[in-house]
Amino acid sequence: MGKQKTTQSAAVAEAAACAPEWTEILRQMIFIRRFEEATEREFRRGKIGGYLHVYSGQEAVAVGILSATKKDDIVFAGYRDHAHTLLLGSDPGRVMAELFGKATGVSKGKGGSMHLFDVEHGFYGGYGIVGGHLTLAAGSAFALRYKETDRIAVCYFGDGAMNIGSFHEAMNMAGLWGKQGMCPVLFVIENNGYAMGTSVERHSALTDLAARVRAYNIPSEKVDAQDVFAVRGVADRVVKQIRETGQPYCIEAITYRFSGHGAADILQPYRSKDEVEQHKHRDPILILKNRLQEMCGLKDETIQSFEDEAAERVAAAVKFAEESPLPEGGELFHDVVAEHGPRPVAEDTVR
Ligand SMILES: Cc1ncc(C[n+]2csc(CCOP(=O)(O)OP(=O)(O)O)c2C)c(N)n1
Ligand SMILES: [Mg+2]
Repeated sequence: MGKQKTTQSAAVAEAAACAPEWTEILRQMIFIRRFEEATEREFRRGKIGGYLHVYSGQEAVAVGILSATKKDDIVFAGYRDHAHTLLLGSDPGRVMAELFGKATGVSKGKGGSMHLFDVEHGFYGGYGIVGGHLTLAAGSAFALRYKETDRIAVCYFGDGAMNIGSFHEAMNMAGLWGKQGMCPVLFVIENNGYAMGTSVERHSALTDLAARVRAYNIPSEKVDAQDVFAVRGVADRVVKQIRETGQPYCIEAITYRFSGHGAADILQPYRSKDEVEQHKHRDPILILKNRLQEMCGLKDETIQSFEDEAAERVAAAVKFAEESPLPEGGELFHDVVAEHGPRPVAEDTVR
C-alpha cells in the first residue's frame, strides 16, 4: 500500500517535471544566455559603451522566480538586469538598442545596460546605485497593498548590496509594514559569491546572508539556484504566501556568475580559472537540459531548434539596435525631472 503510494507520487512528480512549461523555461534560458554572449561581443566591437554586466550562470534565479509571478506584479533589479526584463516580455531589439544607446531603446537610449526600464511589462528598473532600489521596492509594495490590490513586488539584489545603508533601511521598513500585512515584497538575494572582486567571506561579517534578513523580522530561506526546479518550487510557495499575507519574504539564491563582474573585468585576479570551470559543471542550463532529456525524453532536435531560434532572435535584435538612430540632442533635457509636475489629485480621492 505504502509502496503503491510512493510510486504514484513519483509518477505525479515526473508528470509535473515533464510539463511543457519546463521545456519553455529551457528555451528562455538558452535565449538569455545567447543574448548575453552577444552583448559581450558587441561590447568588444565597440558598439556598446559604458558599463555591461552579464547574467550568464545565474539564469535560473530570474526565470525560476518570475515564472511563478503574475503578469501585473512588479519587478526591480540591480544593474545585472537584461534577463529580468527580457523574461517579463520586453522586446529584445529594444533592450539591445538601449545597450547601444539608441533612441529606440527601452529607456530611449539614455539609461544603457544598467538602467533598463519597461513599466508596460512590469519592469521598474534597472539601478546602477548598488542597493538603491531596495527602498523603492519596499515602498512600492506598501503602495500596492494600500491601494488594496493583491499584486506583489519582487526585488532582486546582489550579496554585495547587503552592505549598504539602504539595505538596512528597506529591510526595517518592510519588516515593520509586514506586521500589518502591508508589504507584499519578495526580496531575492542573488548570492553569486562576489561583489566585484571581493568574495562574500571578505565582505560580509556574517556569511549566512539569509540569516541577516531575519534580524528584521523577515522570514527567509536558501535555495540551490543552479537548479531551476528548486528555485521554482520555493517561489511557487512563497509568492502565494506573500500575496495572501501581505508580508515580506526573502530567498537567498546561491548561484555563480560565469563571466567577469563587468565587461572590463578580463583578468579576474580574485578567482582561479579552475574555480570557474568547476562551477560550469553546474551550469543551470545543463542541469535542466540533462533532466529533461533523462526524465522526459527531450530530443536533441528540439534543443537544436531552441538554439537556432535564439541565434535568429539575437541577430535580429543586434540588427535592430545597429540600424536604429541615436537620440536627438534635445533628449538630454527630457526625463530629468517630472515634466508635468505633481499629478493633480482626482476628485474621488479627496476625502
Ligand atoms: C552605492 C554604490 N557603491 C559602489 C558601487 C560600485 N559597485 C558596482 S558593482 C559593486 C558590487 C556589487 O556586488 P553585488 O551586489 O554582489 O552584485 P553582483 O555584481 O555580484 O551581481 C560595487 C561595489 C556602486 N555602483 N554603487
Ligand atoms: Mg554578487
